[in-house]
Amino acid sequence: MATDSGPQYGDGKAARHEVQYLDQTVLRGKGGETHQTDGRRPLLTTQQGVVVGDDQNTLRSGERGPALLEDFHFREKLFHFDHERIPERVVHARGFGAHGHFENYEPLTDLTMADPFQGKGLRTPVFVRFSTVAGNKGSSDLARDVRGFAVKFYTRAGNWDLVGNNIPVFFIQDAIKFPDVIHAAKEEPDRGFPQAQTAHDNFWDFVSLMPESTHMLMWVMSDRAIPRSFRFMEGFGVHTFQLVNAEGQSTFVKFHWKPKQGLQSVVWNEALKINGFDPDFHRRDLWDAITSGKFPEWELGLQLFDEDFATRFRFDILDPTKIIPEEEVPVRLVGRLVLDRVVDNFFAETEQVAFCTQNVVPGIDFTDDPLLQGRNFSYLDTQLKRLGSPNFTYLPVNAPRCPVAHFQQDGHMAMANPATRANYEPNSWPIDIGGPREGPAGGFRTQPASASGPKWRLRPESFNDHYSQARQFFLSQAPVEQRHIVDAFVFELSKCDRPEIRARMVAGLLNVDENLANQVADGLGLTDMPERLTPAREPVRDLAPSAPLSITSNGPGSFSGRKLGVLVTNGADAGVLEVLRDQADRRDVAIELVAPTVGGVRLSDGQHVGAAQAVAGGPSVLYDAVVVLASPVGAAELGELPAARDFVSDAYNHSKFIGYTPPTTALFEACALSRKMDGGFVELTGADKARRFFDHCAPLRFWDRDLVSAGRL
Ligand code: HDE
Repeated sequence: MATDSGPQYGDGKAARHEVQYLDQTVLRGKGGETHQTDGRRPLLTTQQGVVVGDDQNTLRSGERGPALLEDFHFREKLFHFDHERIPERVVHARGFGAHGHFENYEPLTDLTMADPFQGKGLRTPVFVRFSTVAGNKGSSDLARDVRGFAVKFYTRAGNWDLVGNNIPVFFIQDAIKFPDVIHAAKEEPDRGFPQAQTAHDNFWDFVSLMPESTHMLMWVMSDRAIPRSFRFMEGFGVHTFQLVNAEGQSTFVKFHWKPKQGLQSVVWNEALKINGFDPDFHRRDLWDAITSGKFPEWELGLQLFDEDFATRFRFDILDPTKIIPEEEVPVRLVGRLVLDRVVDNFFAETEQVAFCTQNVVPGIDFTDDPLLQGRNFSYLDTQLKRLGSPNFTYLPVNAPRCPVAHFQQDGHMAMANPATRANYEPNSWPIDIGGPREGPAGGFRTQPASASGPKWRLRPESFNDHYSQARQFFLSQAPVEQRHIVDAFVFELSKCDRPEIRARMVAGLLNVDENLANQVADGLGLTDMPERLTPAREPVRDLAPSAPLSITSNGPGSFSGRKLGVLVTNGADAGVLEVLRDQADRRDVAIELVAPTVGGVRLSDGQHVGAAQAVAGGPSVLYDAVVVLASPVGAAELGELPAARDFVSDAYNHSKFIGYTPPTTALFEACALSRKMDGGFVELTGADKARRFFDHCAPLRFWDRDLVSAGRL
C-alpha cells in the first residue's frame, strides 16, 4: 500500500510501501530497501543526539551519484565502527566473565585485616574472568592450555585482584623469561600459526631447554589442561602471598579455589571435536548455568604456614614451579564464591576488565617470588596499552565500589577531575575544598622486611630442583590419567618437525619417571633412547603421592550439574523419556534432545517433541553421557546416518555412559559395538532402570573402557 502521509524519504517524493515480512510490518523505500519506524520506540540518533531520518541511504549527489562528505551521520557511524577494536590481551586474550559475590564463613581477624575476611556471612561483590592463555580472542575454548581464573573483589577497602590459574605452578621461575615462554607457545612468527596450541617446534624447543618448566608440563599434558567447563576446575593463586593482621603479624598463604561441582575434564579426542562443533563450549556452559539459575560455586581455601615451615619445607616457598602438598599444609576453607549474574555487555565488562596483581588491600601483601614481582610491573603497563588511558579505573567494571579520593587528574577520557582549586597535597585549603588526606591508621602498609645483599642477576640455588615434584605429580595420578599424560606428550611431540627436539624432551622425562619416558619414546617411535639429561640437582624419588593432585580421585561422585544428550527417533519410548526428564529435574541434570532433524519427532504415545539439536550438529561430545531412544524403524534409520553412528561411536570411545532402549541395539550393530557392550552400557527398559540411570553415571566416565582399549585391563 502506498502511503502519502508522514515523513518522506530521499527526494521527499519517494513512494513508501508498507509490506509484511511474516510477523514484521516494514516500509519499503523506492529502491526496495527496508525502513522501520515505530512511534512507541526511542528515536535513532547520532552520537550528538540528533534524530536520524534515514539510516538506509548515504547522502549522494543525484540518484546514482557519488557520496557526499557532508553526510555527518554516515561519517560518524563509520568512524566509530572503524575504531571498535582495542588490542586484545597479549596473553589470556580469550576469556569469559561473570559477576557474583564472595561470602566469608568466619571472621579471620586473627590472620588478616583484609576486608572480605572480616565477618561471618560478609558478602563482597566480585567479577571473575576465566580464560585460555595462548590462543587469540577468536580461538576455541577447548585448546590444551592453562586456564586463567582471575577474581576482582570490590572490597570496602579498595579492589583486590587475585589473578590466578587453574594450575598451581608455572613454566618459569623468573619474570624475565615470560616473553620467551609466551612467544614460544603462541603462533610462530614467520607463518602466524599454529593457533592456540603448543603442539609445535618452538614451544617444545624452548621448554626442553628449560628444565624448570617440567613440573608445569606434567600439569599441562594432564587432563587439567582440557577441563570439561570452567565450573569443574580448581583455581590457584600460584605464588606465596602474606596475610597481615592488625598487630602487623604476617602469615604466609597460598590461595586455592575448590569447585563445589567437583573436578572434571574431557578427553583429548573429545576436546578436538568440541572445538569444531562448538568453539564456545566453555562460555556457553557458564552462560547456560547462570541464566538457568544453577549458580556455580567455589570455596576459597587457604594454605597457611609460617617462617618455620618455610625453612623446613624441602623446596623454596618463593619458587613458583613448586606446590606445597595439601598433606603437608592442609587447605582451610574460609568462604565461597558464587557466580550469579552474566554480563550485560561482553565488551564493557569481560573485555575491558583490567586485572592487576598489584591491586591488594590492607591485610594482604606480596612476597619476593620473582614471578610475582615481575607481574606487579606488567599488569598495569598492559592495561594502558589495551585500554588506552590511565583512566581505565573509571570504567564501571574496574571502578572500586568504595570511596575514592586522590589528586590524579587529566589524561585521555578523564571523567572525575578535581572540581575545586586543590589538586596537590599538602595544601592549606579549607576542609570543604582541600581534598583528601593520608590515613596512616587503616591505610595500606607494606609489611616491613629487611632486604640487603649485592646487586646481581642470580638464580637462587634453592630453585634448582626441577624434577622431584614433576615426578610426584605423575605418580599421584590414576592409571587412566597417567595414560592421558603419555598420550598428550606423544601427540604434541609428534607435531614437532625436528626429531632432536622430541629426543631432548624424552631425555628430560627420564628424570621424571622412566616408565613415562619409555612410553613416550615408544609412542614417538624413537629408535634410540636418548641419554638422561643431567639435572641441576638429582631429583628426590621418594616424595609421597598426593591424592588431591588427581582429578578422577576427586570426582564429585554424582551426575548433578552435568548434561545428558538424548538421541530420539519417531516412535521413541515416551515413558522412558518422561522418567529421565523427571529424574533430571530432581537431580539438577540438564537434558537436551537430539533428533534426525531439529523439527523433532513423534514419540510412542503420539506426542510431538521438538529437538534442541539436529544430530549432524549435536554430536555426543557436547554431553557428559548419552541415551539413545529409538524405535525399531528409527534405529535402522539412524544406522544409515553417519552423524548418528558417530554419536554412539564417539560416546563409546570417550568412555561415556550410554543408556538405551532395546531396539537401539540395531544402531550399535551398525557401529560394530554390539560385541563391545560393557558395564558402561545401561539398558533403560522399565521405569525402575531409567530412574537409576543417573546413579550409574555418578563416576562420570566408565574409565575401565579406556584402560581396556589401551590393553591395560
Ligand atoms: Fe599473567 N599476564 N603474567 N599470569 N595473567 C596477563 O595482563 C604476566 C602469570 C594471568 O582475565 C597480562 O591484563 C607476566 C601467572 C591471568 O584479564 C599480562 C607473568 C599467572 C591473566 C600478564 C605472568 C598469571 C593474565 C596480559 C610472569 C597465574 C588474565 C593481559 C611473570 C598466577 C587476566 C593482562 C584477565 C594476564 C603478565 C604469569 C595469570 C601481560 C609478566 C604465574 C589469569 O600483564
